[in-house]
Formats: sequence, C-alpha cells, structure tokens
Amino acid sequence: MLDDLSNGLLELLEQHDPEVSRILTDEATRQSTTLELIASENHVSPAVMHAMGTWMTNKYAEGYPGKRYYGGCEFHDQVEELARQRAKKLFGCKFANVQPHSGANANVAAFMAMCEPGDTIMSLPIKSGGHLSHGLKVNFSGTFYKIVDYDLDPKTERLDFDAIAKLARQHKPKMIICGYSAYPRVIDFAAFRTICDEVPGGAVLMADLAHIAGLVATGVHPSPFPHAHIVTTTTHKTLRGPRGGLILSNDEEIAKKIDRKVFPGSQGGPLMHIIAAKAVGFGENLRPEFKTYCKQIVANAKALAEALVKHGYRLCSGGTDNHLMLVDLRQRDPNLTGADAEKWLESAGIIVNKNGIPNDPRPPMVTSGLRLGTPALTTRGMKEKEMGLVAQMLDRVMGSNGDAKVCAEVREDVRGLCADFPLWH
Ligand code: DSN
Repeated sequence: MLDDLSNGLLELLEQHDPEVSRILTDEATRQSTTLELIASENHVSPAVMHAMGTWMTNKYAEGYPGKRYYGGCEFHDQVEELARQRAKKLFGCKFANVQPHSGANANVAAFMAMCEPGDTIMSLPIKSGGHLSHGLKVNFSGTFYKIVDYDLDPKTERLDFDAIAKLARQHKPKMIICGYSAYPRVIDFAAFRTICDEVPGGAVLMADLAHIAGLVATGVHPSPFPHAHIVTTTTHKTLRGPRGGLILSNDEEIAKKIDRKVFPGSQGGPLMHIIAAKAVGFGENLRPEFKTYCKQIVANAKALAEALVKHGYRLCSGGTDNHLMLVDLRQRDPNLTGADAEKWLESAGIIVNKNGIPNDPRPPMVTSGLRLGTPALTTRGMKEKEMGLVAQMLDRVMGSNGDAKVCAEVREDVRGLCADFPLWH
C-alpha cells in the first residue's frame, strides 16, 4: 500500500536515511490505522502528495509569473499561473495569490494590504471560535492592530448581528473579519457587508474561509463573493490540498496591494513545490466528485452530531451546518474535560482536539469541549452509518472514563473500521 503511494521513493529514503524513513512510515501507519476527527485535518491524494515531493522545491522564484528576480523560472511561471487560474475558477473571482506559505501568512499579508498599524479591526476572539491570527494579543495581529472583539450570543451561541452592528457603530473599525476555526454554523457574509457599509467611509470585509473553503468552492456553503473585499484561506482543510495559504479578491487595486504585501512585504521565495501541489489540488476541487465529497462531509457531520446528542452530549449552538461541531462534554458528565477525553480517545485510536466552548469556565489546556470534524473520515469513504459507529466508540471511551480495557477494545474496533475504509486504495 505504501509502496504504491511512494512509487519507490520510500525505498530510496530507507537506504539513504533509515532513521527518518522509519519515522515517516510509522506516521503513515498511524494515519492509516486511526480515525482522524480533527476538523482542520484531511488526507491528500497521492497526486497532491507526489507534487509536493518534486524538483520544484529546488528553485528560487521570488516575484510573480513573468516578473521574477531569478532566471530559470519558465516552468515555475507555468505552474503558478495554472494554480492561479484554477483558484479563480474555483471561487468565481478575478484575482488569486497562491504564494502564502500558510493561512496565518495569508492573514499577515491581508492585514498589511488593507490596514495600517494601529488601525481598529473587529473580530471574534479565539476563545469563542476565532483564530489566533485574527487578533490574539500575543500574535502579530494583536500586537500591531487595535482589536475590538465581537462575540456570540450567549444563549444561542451564534453570531449576533445586532450586537456586531452596534459595536461597529461605536468603534468605526477599518476592517471586520468573519470566518472562524470553531464555528459550526453558516456565515451570513451579506449581513457582515451591510454592517461594514454602515461604518462611515466603509469598513473592509475580510473573510477567512480556512475551514470551509471546500464547502464554499462547491456551493455547499454560500460564497463570500461579492460581499467580501478580501478573502483568505488555507488549502489543506476541506479543500484537501497541500498545507498552505491563498488570498482572493475581485478588486484590481486590492489585488495589487495583496501581491506587494505577500512578496516582498512578508515573504521571500515562494514554495514552488507546494504551489505545484496547490495546482493539482485545485484541479481535483474542480471535478464533480469533489462536490459530492463536500456534500457528504456535511451529511456526515449532521449524522455524527445527531448520534452524539442521542448519547447525551450537548452541542454548542444546538448542532451543525458545516463540517464541524463543538461538543460540550459537561452534560454527559460534569467532571469530563476536553483534555482527558483527547488523551483517552487517542489511546483508542481516535484523534480529536480539546476545544474551549463559548464561555468555557475551564482554561484552554483543559477545556470543557471537543471540536469534531468529518472531512478526513469522509475522505476514507465513510457515510452516515459509520458516523453512528464512531459516535458509539467516542461514547464508550468517554463513558468509561478512559478505562484501559475499554480503550483497548475500541482500539481494535477502530483498526477494523479503518481496514474497511482504507486511505490509500
Ligand atoms: N490550527 C487550525 C485549526 O485547527 O483550526 C487553525 O489554524
């Protein structure tokens, strides 16, 4: 199985550096024999993986297609242009920059393109489902910009547009950010744009699609266009491409600023092997089967959510519209913490991350919640029926307080389920 995937490259590595080779094959075995429920992770296709591991890594290509600071970029121009064209087609927009090394780097360039240091930016804080690059104090965003937090309605645990509009009137931000790391509901981009337009002079609307980009690209979640001025995303979550970032817009002037702020503003040489893999990933995203996949991600999330509720868990906001759910563990067992659940579940071969729930009384390294997502299980071909089995396994482990015997039994069931839905066919 691994041989098919690596086309002999692993044998080469095994001879050249057995120590690293052993670690890589162990990781491949870990991935193939465990259930991946981290909402931001996925399994790329062999084609995407191969593109990352190519000679495109050998080249410096600072600049953009047709305007590079180094010679020898003919094929790098071709592959970057192809990636740009495919990204634009995928999201139905006019401009794409495929060079950001990550989602956080994309956000650095977006902030620099749209704001000056000291400007006021409104965003959802990380404790309520936002991202650290949207304004956390210790991050560049919280260091160089004045961040005003908006929050979720404490009762519904959903975005409260009246409260957001009120804050915008009060603080007159330069930019408002929407798009989150742990928000299970549809984002109303039009409502955000209305709020931006009501700010005197108009606030910039930035949409960070990192989690939901695949759903947006396939119409399974509404698009931020034409509402957002600038759109950032990662390429490796629901998009299932290589680890990296992407910035999109429809405005030529904004696009020029974005290009300048990615290079030379915040990055040097682009990772051309990753850009080649982004092109391959976007090519996959444009195929009809990717839309079927994204619909199934959401159907699976709904099925998993319903099954967990039947097992006695409370879901923040009452459920999910997208690929993820936030599970409040306290209803099932007031003493259960996210940290304990994450550790016990890993011993049973189920990989999750502890996550604070809105207004969580416990600290971030403990938490009262888990964030669960279905993109990776859906990549394996699992459907609603398997989500019922996964919910049972989750509950067996957590309901037993991580009993070693129960975890060992579930570990075997996990191996069986993984074998029925292999990663690499
Ligand atoms: N770390 C990512 C996530 O898990 O959502 C966001 O960058």
